[in-house]
Amino acid sequence: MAATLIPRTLRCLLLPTLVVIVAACGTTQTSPGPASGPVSPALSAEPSPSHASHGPATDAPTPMATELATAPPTADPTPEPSDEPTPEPSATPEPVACPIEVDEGPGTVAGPDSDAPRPGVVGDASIAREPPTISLEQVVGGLSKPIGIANAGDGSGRLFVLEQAGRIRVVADGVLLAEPFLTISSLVTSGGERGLLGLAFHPDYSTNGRFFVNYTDLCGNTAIAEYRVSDDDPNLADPRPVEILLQVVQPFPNHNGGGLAFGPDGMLYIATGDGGSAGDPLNMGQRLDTLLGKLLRIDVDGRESDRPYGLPGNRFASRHLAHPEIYATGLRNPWRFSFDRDTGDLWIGDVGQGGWEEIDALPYEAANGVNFGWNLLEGRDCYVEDPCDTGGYVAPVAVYDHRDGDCAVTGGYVHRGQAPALRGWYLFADACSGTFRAIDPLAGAAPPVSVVLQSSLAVVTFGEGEDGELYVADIAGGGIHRIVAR
Ligand SMILES: [Ca+2]
Repeated sequence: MAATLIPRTLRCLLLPTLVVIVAACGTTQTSPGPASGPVSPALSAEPSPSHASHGPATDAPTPMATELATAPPTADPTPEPSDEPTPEPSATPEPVACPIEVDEGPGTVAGPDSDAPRPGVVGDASIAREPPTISLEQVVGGLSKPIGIANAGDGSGRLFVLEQAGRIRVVADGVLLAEPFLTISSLVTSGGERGLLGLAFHPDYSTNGRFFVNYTDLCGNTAIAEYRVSDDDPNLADPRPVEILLQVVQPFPNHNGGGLAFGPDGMLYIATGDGGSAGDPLNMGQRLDTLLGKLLRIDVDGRESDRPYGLPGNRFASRHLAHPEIYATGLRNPWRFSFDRDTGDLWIGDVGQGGWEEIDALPYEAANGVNFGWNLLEGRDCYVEDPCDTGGYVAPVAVYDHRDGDCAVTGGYVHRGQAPALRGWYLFADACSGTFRAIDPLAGAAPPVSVVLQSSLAVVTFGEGEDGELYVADIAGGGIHRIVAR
Protein backbone atom coordinates (compact mmCIF):
# COMPACT_ATOMS: atom_id res chain seq x y z
CA MET A 1 0.00 0.00 0.00
CA ALA A 2 2.55 2.48 1.15
CA ALA A 3 5.05 1.38 -1.40
CA THR A 4 2.72 2.21 -4.22
CA LEU A 5 1.47 5.40 -2.70
CA ILE A 6 4.77 7.10 -2.17
CA PRO A 7 5.96 7.35 -5.70
CA ARG A 8 2.50 8.27 -6.82
CA THR A 9 2.16 11.02 -4.29
CA LEU A 10 5.52 12.47 -4.92
CA ARG A 11 5.38 12.16 -8.64
CA CYS A 12 2.14 14.04 -8.58
CA LEU A 13 3.77 16.77 -6.61
CA LEU A 14 6.13 17.62 -9.32
CA LEU A 15 6.36 15.61 -12.44
CA PRO A 16 5.16 17.36 -15.54
CA THR A 17 1.76 16.20 -16.58
CA LEU A 18 0.18 16.43 -19.93
CA VAL A 19 -2.74 18.70 -20.31
CA VAL A 20 -5.42 16.11 -20.10
CA ILE A 21 -8.48 17.02 -18.21
CA VAL A 22 -9.51 14.28 -15.91
CA ALA A 23 -11.75 16.32 -14.06
CA ALA A 24 -14.02 15.38 -11.48
CA CYS A 25 -17.26 17.04 -12.31
CA GLY A 26 -15.78 18.46 -15.48
CA THR A 27 -14.99 21.95 -14.38
CA THR A 28 -12.30 24.28 -15.51
CA GLN A 29 -12.82 27.46 -13.63
CA THR A 30 -13.10 28.61 -10.10
CA SER A 31 -16.36 29.54 -8.62
CA PRO A 32 -16.51 30.76 -5.08
CA GLY A 33 -19.73 30.72 -3.27
CA PRO A 34 -22.47 28.21 -3.04
CA ALA A 35 -22.97 25.59 -5.66
CA SER A 36 -25.60 26.25 -8.20
CA GLY A 37 -26.85 24.77 -11.40
CA PRO A 38 -27.22 21.18 -12.38
CA VAL A 39 -26.30 18.56 -9.89
CA SER A 40 -23.67 16.16 -11.04
CA PRO A 41 -23.50 12.66 -9.71
CA ALA A 42 -21.08 12.19 -6.90
CA LEU A 43 -17.75 10.77 -7.78
CA SER A 44 -16.42 7.67 -6.27
CA ALA A 45 -14.67 8.50 -3.06
CA GLU A 46 -11.64 6.56 -4.20
CA PRO A 47 -10.19 8.46 -7.11
CA SER A 48 -8.19 6.88 -9.78
CA PRO A 49 -4.55 7.72 -9.32
CA SER A 50 -4.17 11.36 -10.04
CA HIS A 51 -1.22 10.65 -12.24
CA ALA A 52 -3.59 8.89 -14.55
CA SER A 53 -3.53 12.22 -16.27
CA HIS A 54 0.14 11.84 -16.96
CA GLY A 55 1.06 10.88 -20.43
CA PRO A 56 3.16 7.82 -20.95
CA ALA A 57 6.29 9.88 -21.36
CA THR A 58 5.95 11.66 -18.08
CA ASP A 59 4.91 8.58 -16.24
CA ALA A 60 8.09 6.83 -17.18
CA PRO A 61 10.36 6.09 -14.28
CA THR A 62 12.62 8.94 -13.39
CA PRO A 63 15.67 8.94 -11.20
CA MET A 64 13.58 10.42 -8.48
CA ALA A 65 10.77 7.95 -8.79
CA THR A 66 13.22 5.11 -8.91
CA GLU A 67 14.88 6.31 -5.82
CA LEU A 68 11.61 6.51 -4.01
CA ALA A 69 10.52 3.14 -5.20
CA THR A 70 13.65 1.66 -3.80
CA ALA A 71 13.70 3.74 -0.68
CA PRO A 72 14.05 1.79 2.51
CA PRO A 73 10.69 0.26 3.17
CA THR A 74 9.19 2.25 5.92
CA ALA A 75 6.73 0.60 8.17
CA ASP A 76 3.42 0.19 6.48
CA PRO A 77 1.28 2.98 7.81
CA THR A 78 -1.38 0.48 8.66
CA PRO A 79 -4.21 1.72 6.55
CA GLU A 80 -6.72 0.86 9.19
CA PRO A 81 -5.36 1.17 12.70
CA SER A 82 -6.80 -0.86 15.49
CA ASP A 83 -9.08 1.89 16.64
CA GLU A 84 -10.75 1.62 13.28
CA PRO A 85 -14.44 2.01 13.98
CA THR A 86 -15.33 5.62 14.11
CA PRO A 87 -18.89 6.60 13.85
CA GLU A 88 -19.17 8.42 10.60
CA PRO A 89 -20.60 11.91 10.96
CA SER A 90 -23.93 12.55 9.43
CA ALA A 91 -24.31 8.95 8.42
CA THR A 92 -25.95 9.51 5.08
CA PRO A 93 -24.05 12.08 3.10
CA GLU A 94 -26.14 14.45 1.12
CA PRO A 95 -26.10 14.03 -2.63
CA VAL A 96 -23.16 16.01 -3.89
CA ALA A 97 -23.90 19.14 -5.83
CA CYS A 98 -20.76 19.99 -7.72
CA PRO A 99 -20.20 23.64 -8.53
CA ILE A 100 -20.66 24.30 -12.17
CA GLU A 101 -18.11 25.83 -14.41
CA VAL A 102 -18.22 29.58 -14.57
CA ASP A 103 -16.18 30.92 -17.42
CA GLU A 104 -15.46 34.54 -16.78
CA GLY A 105 -13.24 34.92 -19.78
CA PRO A 106 -9.63 35.87 -19.73
CA GLY A 107 -10.28 38.19 -16.85
CA THR A 108 -7.95 40.67 -15.38
CA VAL A 109 -4.25 39.97 -15.24
CA ALA A 110 -2.31 40.77 -12.14
CA GLY A 111 0.71 42.15 -13.92
CA PRO A 112 3.85 43.55 -12.37
CA ASP A 113 3.81 46.07 -9.57
CA SER A 114 6.35 48.85 -9.61
CA ASP A 115 6.17 48.98 -5.82
CA ALA A 116 6.79 45.29 -5.36
CA PRO A 117 8.64 44.72 -2.11
CA ARG A 118 12.04 43.17 -2.05
CA PRO A 119 12.16 39.57 -0.99
CA GLY A 120 13.25 38.71 2.47
CA VAL A 121 11.97 39.69 5.84
CA VAL A 122 14.68 41.98 7.08
CA GLY A 123 16.76 42.93 4.10
CA ASP A 124 19.92 43.81 5.96
CA ALA A 125 22.69 41.32 6.14
CA SER A 126 23.86 40.69 9.66
CA ILE A 127 26.56 38.64 11.28
CA ALA A 128 26.55 35.23 9.67
CA ARG A 129 25.58 32.46 12.01
CA GLU A 130 26.83 28.92 11.80
CA PRO A 131 23.96 26.81 10.47
CA PRO A 132 22.64 24.22 12.89
CA THR A 133 22.69 20.49 12.45
CA ILE A 134 19.51 18.74 13.40
CA SER A 135 18.20 15.29 14.07
CA LEU A 136 14.76 13.81 14.43
CA GLU A 137 13.09 12.07 17.34
CA GLN A 138 9.98 10.07 16.61
CA VAL A 139 7.11 11.13 18.82
CA VAL A 140 4.44 8.73 17.61
CA GLY A 141 4.01 6.23 14.79
CA GLY A 142 1.21 4.16 13.36
CA LEU A 143 -0.58 6.96 11.59
CA SER A 144 -2.16 6.43 8.22
CA LYS A 145 -0.59 8.84 5.73
CA PRO A 146 -0.06 11.78 8.07
CA ILE A 147 -0.09 14.92 5.99
CA GLY A 148 -0.62 17.86 8.35
CA ILE A 149 0.13 18.92 11.92
CA ALA A 150 -1.42 21.75 13.94
CA ASN A 151 -1.88 22.85 17.51
CA ALA A 152 -5.01 24.31 19.05
CA GLY A 153 -3.35 27.14 20.94
CA ASP A 154 -5.50 26.31 23.92
CA GLY A 155 -2.79 25.52 26.42
CA SER A 156 -3.35 21.78 26.18
CA GLY A 157 -0.07 21.13 24.40
CA ARG A 158 -1.78 18.66 22.07
CA LEU A 159 -0.80 18.10 18.45
CA PHE A 160 -3.51 17.46 15.90
CA VAL A 161 -2.43 15.32 12.98
CA LEU A 162 -4.25 15.13 9.67
CA GLU A 163 -4.53 11.74 8.04
CA GLN A 164 -4.92 12.19 4.31
CA ALA A 165 -8.07 10.11 3.93
CA GLY A 166 -10.01 12.39 6.24
CA ARG A 167 -9.24 11.95 9.90
CA ILE A 168 -7.78 14.25 12.54
CA ARG A 169 -5.88 12.43 15.25
CA VAL A 170 -4.81 13.77 18.62
CA VAL A 171 -1.36 13.42 20.16
CA ALA A 172 -1.57 14.25 23.86
CA ASP A 173 1.46 14.03 26.13
CA GLY A 174 3.31 12.13 23.46
CA VAL A 175 0.59 9.52 23.02
CA LEU A 176 -1.55 9.02 19.93
CA LEU A 177 -5.15 8.78 21.10
CA ALA A 178 -7.07 5.88 19.66
CA GLU A 179 -10.18 7.80 18.83
CA PRO A 180 -9.94 10.42 16.10
CA PHE A 181 -10.83 14.01 16.89
CA LEU A 182 -12.78 14.18 13.63
CA THR A 183 -13.54 11.77 10.80
CA ILE A 184 -14.80 13.19 7.53
CA SER A 185 -13.58 10.49 5.16
CA SER A 186 -17.06 10.17 3.65
CA LEU A 187 -16.73 13.75 2.41
CA VAL A 188 -13.16 13.56 1.17
CA THR A 189 -11.53 12.45 -2.05
CA SER A 190 -8.11 11.17 -1.07
CA GLY A 191 -5.04 10.04 -2.96
CA GLY A 192 -2.18 11.68 -4.78
CA GLU A 193 -2.31 15.34 -3.83
CA ARG A 194 -5.90 15.19 -2.66
CA GLY A 195 -7.34 14.56 0.75
CA LEU A 196 -7.75 16.29 4.07
CA LEU A 197 -4.95 18.76 3.57
CA GLY A 198 -5.15 21.64 6.02
CA LEU A 199 -6.26 22.50 9.55
CA ALA A 200 -6.26 25.75 11.50
CA PHE A 201 -7.70 26.53 14.89
CA HIS A 202 -9.38 29.86 15.51
CA PRO A 203 -7.18 32.21 17.56
CA ASP A 204 -9.90 32.10 20.24
CA TYR A 205 -10.35 28.35 20.00
CA SER A 206 -10.06 27.88 23.73
CA THR A 207 -13.27 29.87 24.19
CA ASN A 208 -15.17 29.34 20.94
CA GLY A 209 -14.08 25.86 19.86
CA ARG A 210 -14.00 26.84 16.18
CA PHE A 211 -11.62 25.25 13.73
CA PHE A 212 -11.28 25.09 9.96
CA VAL A 213 -10.28 22.40 7.52
CA ASN A 214 -9.19 22.33 3.90
CA TYR A 215 -10.07 19.16 2.01
CA THR A 216 -10.71 17.81 -1.46
CA ASP A 217 -14.44 17.17 -1.70
CA LEU A 218 -16.25 14.40 -3.53
CA CYS A 219 -16.23 16.51 -6.69
CA GLY A 220 -12.46 16.82 -6.56
CA ASN A 221 -12.77 20.47 -5.60
CA THR A 222 -11.31 22.29 -2.63
CA ALA A 223 -13.58 22.94 0.33
CA ILE A 224 -12.84 25.16 3.31
CA ALA A 225 -15.20 24.19 6.11
CA GLU A 226 -15.76 25.17 9.71
CA TYR A 227 -16.24 22.68 12.54
CA ARG A 228 -16.42 22.95 16.30
CA VAL A 229 -15.24 20.91 19.18
CA SER A 230 -17.91 18.87 20.94
CA ASP A 231 -19.53 20.22 24.07
CA ASP A 232 -18.25 17.64 26.48
CA ASP A 233 -14.99 16.17 25.21
CA PRO A 234 -11.98 18.29 24.21
CA ASN A 235 -10.57 15.35 22.26
CA LEU A 236 -13.67 14.96 20.14
CA ALA A 237 -15.05 17.35 17.54
CA ASP A 238 -18.69 17.72 16.68
CA PRO A 239 -18.86 15.75 13.40
CA ARG A 240 -21.41 18.10 11.91
CA PRO A 241 -19.85 20.88 9.84
CA VAL A 242 -20.92 24.35 10.86
CA GLU A 243 -20.72 25.38 7.25
CA ILE A 244 -18.66 25.26 4.12
CA LEU A 245 -17.12 28.68 3.81
CA LEU A 246 -15.55 28.43 0.41
CA GLN A 247 -15.30 26.08 -2.51
CA VAL A 248 -12.69 26.30 -5.21
CA VAL A 249 -13.21 24.32 -8.38
CA GLN A 250 -10.14 22.29 -9.31
CA PRO A 251 -9.61 21.72 -13.02
CA PHE A 252 -6.95 19.03 -12.50
CA PRO A 253 -6.25 16.58 -9.69
CA ASN A 254 -2.86 18.00 -8.73
CA HIS A 255 -1.67 21.28 -7.22
CA ASN A 256 -4.47 21.65 -4.70
CA GLY A 257 -2.45 23.74 -2.30
CA GLY A 258 -3.78 22.85 1.11
CA GLY A 259 -2.21 25.11 3.70
CA LEU A 260 -4.46 26.88 6.17
CA ALA A 261 -3.31 29.22 8.94
CA PHE A 262 -4.39 32.23 10.93
CA GLY A 263 -2.14 35.21 10.51
CA PRO A 264 -0.99 37.71 13.11
CA ASP A 265 -4.01 39.80 12.10
CA GLY A 266 -6.46 37.06 13.10
CA MET A 267 -7.44 36.45 9.49
CA LEU A 268 -7.59 33.02 7.90
CA TYR A 269 -5.08 32.48 5.11
CA ILE A 270 -5.68 29.76 2.53
CA ALA A 271 -3.09 28.50 0.06
CA THR A 272 -4.39 27.30 -3.29
CA GLY A 273 -2.37 25.74 -6.08
CA ASP A 274 -2.58 26.81 -9.69
CA GLY A 275 -5.17 24.14 -10.43
CA GLY A 276 -2.69 21.61 -11.71
CA SER A 277 -1.64 19.89 -14.88
CA ALA A 278 1.79 21.34 -15.66
CA GLY A 279 3.04 24.79 -16.46
CA ASP A 280 -0.25 26.44 -15.44
CA PRO A 281 -2.01 26.01 -18.80
CA LEU A 282 -4.98 28.12 -17.72
CA ASN A 283 -2.73 30.94 -16.49
CA MET A 284 -4.28 30.85 -13.04
CA GLY A 285 -1.18 32.25 -11.36
CA GLN A 286 -1.40 35.54 -13.22
CA ARG A 287 -5.18 35.96 -13.32
CA LEU A 288 -7.20 37.72 -10.66
CA ASP A 289 -10.56 36.27 -11.67
CA THR A 290 -9.65 32.92 -10.16
CA LEU A 291 -8.91 31.76 -6.64
CA LEU A 292 -6.26 29.38 -7.95
CA GLY A 293 -2.54 30.09 -7.72
CA LYS A 294 -3.10 32.27 -4.69
CA LEU A 295 -2.79 32.99 -1.05
CA LEU A 296 -6.30 33.96 0.05
CA ARG A 297 -7.26 35.93 3.15
CA ILE A 298 -10.70 35.96 4.71
CA ASP A 299 -12.23 37.08 8.00
CA VAL A 300 -14.03 34.18 9.63
CA ASP A 301 -15.47 36.50 12.26
CA GLY A 302 -17.22 38.65 9.68
CA ARG A 303 -19.91 38.05 7.09
CA GLU A 304 -20.74 39.68 3.80
CA SER A 305 -24.20 39.65 2.28
CA ASP A 306 -23.07 37.15 -0.34
CA ARG A 307 -20.35 35.31 1.56
CA PRO A 308 -20.25 33.51 4.91
CA TYR A 309 -17.11 35.42 5.89
CA GLY A 310 -15.81 38.96 5.85
CA LEU A 311 -13.37 40.55 3.44
CA PRO A 312 -10.47 42.17 5.24
CA GLY A 313 -9.24 44.71 2.73
CA ASN A 314 -7.10 42.77 0.32
CA ARG A 315 -5.33 45.07 -2.10
CA PHE A 316 -6.28 43.21 -5.26
CA ALA A 317 -9.97 43.56 -4.42
CA SER A 318 -10.20 46.89 -6.19
CA ARG A 319 -9.01 45.42 -9.48
CA HIS A 320 -11.48 44.74 -12.26
CA LEU A 321 -13.03 41.26 -11.99
CA ALA A 322 -10.66 40.33 -9.17
CA HIS A 323 -11.87 38.02 -6.46
CA PRO A 324 -11.71 40.01 -3.23
CA GLU A 325 -10.36 37.02 -1.29
CA ILE A 326 -7.01 37.28 -3.08
CA TYR A 327 -4.16 38.33 -0.81
CA ALA A 328 -1.23 37.40 -3.04
CA THR A 329 -0.94 35.77 -6.45
CA GLY A 330 1.61 34.20 -8.79
CA LEU A 331 1.97 30.96 -6.80
CA ARG A 332 2.23 27.48 -8.27
CA ASN A 333 1.58 25.09 -5.41
CA PRO A 334 2.17 26.76 -2.06
CA TRP A 335 1.45 23.52 -0.28
CA ARG A 336 2.77 24.67 3.07
CA PHE A 337 3.22 28.17 4.46
CA SER A 338 3.62 29.62 7.94
CA PHE A 339 3.84 32.78 9.97
CA ASP A 340 6.78 33.39 12.25
CA ARG A 341 5.16 33.48 15.67
CA ASP A 342 7.63 36.09 16.90
CA THR A 343 7.80 38.47 13.96
CA GLY A 344 4.65 37.67 11.98
CA ASP A 345 6.70 37.17 8.81
CA LEU A 346 5.10 35.07 6.12
CA TRP A 347 7.05 32.10 4.74
CA ILE A 348 5.84 30.11 1.74
CA GLY A 349 7.27 26.97 0.23
CA ASP A 350 6.17 27.05 -3.41
CA VAL A 351 6.64 23.77 -5.24
CA GLY A 352 8.35 24.27 -8.58
CA GLN A 353 7.81 22.81 -12.03
CA GLY A 354 10.88 21.08 -13.38
CA GLY A 355 13.66 23.44 -12.43
CA TRP A 356 13.42 25.27 -9.15
CA GLU A 357 11.91 24.85 -5.72
CA GLU A 358 11.41 28.14 -3.98
CA ILE A 359 10.91 29.78 -0.63
CA ASP A 360 9.13 33.10 -0.51
CA ALA A 361 9.30 35.34 2.54
CA LEU A 362 7.96 38.77 3.35
CA PRO A 363 6.68 40.65 6.35
CA TYR A 364 3.05 39.59 6.17
CA GLU A 365 1.75 43.14 5.75
CA ALA A 366 4.06 43.54 2.76
CA ALA A 367 2.60 40.48 1.04
CA ASN A 368 -0.84 42.02 0.57
CA GLY A 369 -1.28 42.48 -3.16
CA VAL A 370 2.03 41.05 -4.31
CA ASN A 371 2.65 38.87 -7.32
CA PHE A 372 5.11 36.05 -6.74
CA GLY A 373 5.62 35.56 -10.45
CA TRP A 374 4.44 32.07 -11.48
CA ASN A 375 4.14 31.16 -14.37
CA LEU A 376 6.13 34.01 -15.84
CA LEU A 377 8.86 32.96 -13.46
CA GLU A 378 9.91 29.68 -11.93
CA GLY A 379 12.16 30.51 -9.05
CA ARG A 380 14.23 33.40 -10.38
CA ASP A 381 14.19 32.17 -13.99
CA CYS A 382 11.85 33.06 -16.80
CA TYR A 383 9.37 30.27 -17.44
CA VAL A 384 6.86 30.90 -20.22
CA GLU A 385 9.04 33.27 -22.22
CA ASP A 386 12.75 33.80 -22.10
CA PRO A 387 13.92 36.49 -21.84
CA CYS A 388 11.25 38.07 -19.70
CA ASP A 389 10.83 41.15 -17.59
CA THR A 390 11.31 40.11 -13.99
CA GLY A 391 10.64 43.55 -12.58
CA GLY A 392 7.59 44.01 -10.41
CA TYR A 393 7.41 40.41 -9.21
CA VAL A 394 8.53 39.34 -5.79
CA ALA A 395 11.46 36.99 -6.19
CA PRO A 396 11.98 34.06 -3.88
CA VAL A 397 14.21 34.51 -0.89
CA ALA A 398 15.81 31.15 -1.67
CA VAL A 399 15.75 28.51 -4.38
CA TYR A 400 17.25 25.08 -4.96
CA ASP A 401 17.31 22.89 -8.04
CA HIS A 402 16.45 19.28 -8.73
CA ARG A 403 19.86 17.75 -8.59
CA ASP A 404 20.44 15.22 -5.83
CA GLY A 405 16.88 13.91 -5.89
CA ASP A 406 15.11 17.05 -4.78
CA CYS A 407 11.79 17.74 -6.42
CA ALA A 408 9.12 19.23 -4.15
CA VAL A 409 9.65 21.72 -1.38
CA THR A 410 7.79 21.37 1.90
CA GLY A 411 7.64 24.79 3.52
CA GLY A 412 8.47 24.87 7.20
CA TYR A 413 8.65 27.31 10.09
CA VAL A 414 11.01 29.65 11.79
CA HIS A 415 12.06 27.69 14.84
CA ARG A 416 10.90 29.35 18.05
CA GLY A 417 11.46 26.46 20.41
CA GLN A 418 13.96 26.01 23.19
CA ALA A 419 17.20 24.89 21.55
CA PRO A 420 19.44 27.98 21.16
CA ALA A 421 21.14 26.45 18.13
CA LEU A 422 17.82 26.25 16.29
CA ARG A 423 16.13 29.40 17.43
CA GLY A 424 15.42 31.83 14.66
CA TRP A 425 16.33 29.50 11.79
CA TYR A 426 13.78 28.85 9.09
CA LEU A 427 13.73 25.08 8.57
CA PHE A 428 12.21 23.38 5.56
CA ALA A 429 12.58 20.15 3.62
CA ASP A 430 12.19 18.42 0.29
CA ALA A 431 9.50 15.76 0.16
CA CYS A 432 11.30 13.64 -2.42
CA SER A 433 14.87 13.65 -1.15
CA GLY A 434 14.21 13.90 2.58
CA THR A 435 16.78 16.69 2.76
CA PHE A 436 16.27 19.35 5.42
CA ARG A 437 17.57 22.85 4.83
CA ALA A 438 17.85 26.01 6.88
CA ILE A 439 17.85 29.73 6.19
CA ASP A 440 18.82 32.49 8.56
CA PRO A 441 16.10 35.12 8.11
CA LEU A 442 18.51 37.77 9.32
CA ALA A 443 21.05 37.07 6.62
CA GLY A 444 19.70 39.52 4.08
CA ALA A 445 17.49 39.32 1.00
CA ALA A 446 19.33 36.36 -0.49
CA PRO A 447 20.41 34.31 2.49
CA PRO A 448 22.47 31.16 2.02
CA VAL A 449 20.64 27.85 2.08
CA SER A 450 22.31 25.21 4.23
CA VAL A 451 21.63 21.50 4.26
CA VAL A 452 21.11 20.55 7.89
CA LEU A 453 20.02 16.90 7.64
CA GLN A 454 19.71 14.17 5.07
CA SER A 455 16.80 11.98 6.19
CA SER A 456 15.01 9.01 4.72
CA LEU A 457 11.57 10.39 5.47
CA ALA A 458 8.91 11.55 3.04
CA VAL A 459 8.45 14.91 4.74
CA VAL A 460 5.18 16.32 3.51
CA THR A 461 4.52 18.78 6.30
CA PHE A 462 5.96 20.64 9.24
CA GLY A 463 3.93 21.59 12.25
CA GLU A 464 4.49 23.81 15.25
CA GLY A 465 3.73 22.88 18.82
CA GLU A 466 2.30 25.42 21.20
CA ASP A 467 5.75 25.73 22.73
CA GLY A 468 7.36 26.58 19.41
CA GLU A 469 8.95 23.17 18.91
CA LEU A 470 8.78 21.87 15.36
CA TYR A 471 7.54 18.53 14.09
CA VAL A 472 7.39 16.83 10.71
CA ALA A 473 5.13 14.13 9.33
CA ASP A 474 6.46 11.22 7.30
CA ILE A 475 3.62 10.24 5.01
CA ALA A 476 5.34 7.02 4.04
CA GLY A 477 6.35 5.76 7.46
CA GLY A 478 3.34 7.06 9.34
CA GLY A 479 5.39 8.83 12.01
CA ILE A 480 5.50 12.25 13.60
CA HIS A 481 9.04 13.37 14.42
CA ARG A 482 10.31 16.25 16.51
CA ILE A 483 13.20 18.33 15.25
CA VAL A 484 16.02 18.59 17.75
CA ALA A 485 19.46 20.13 17.71
CA ARG A 486 22.25 17.64 17.31
CA1 LIG B 1 7.74 32.74 -7.56
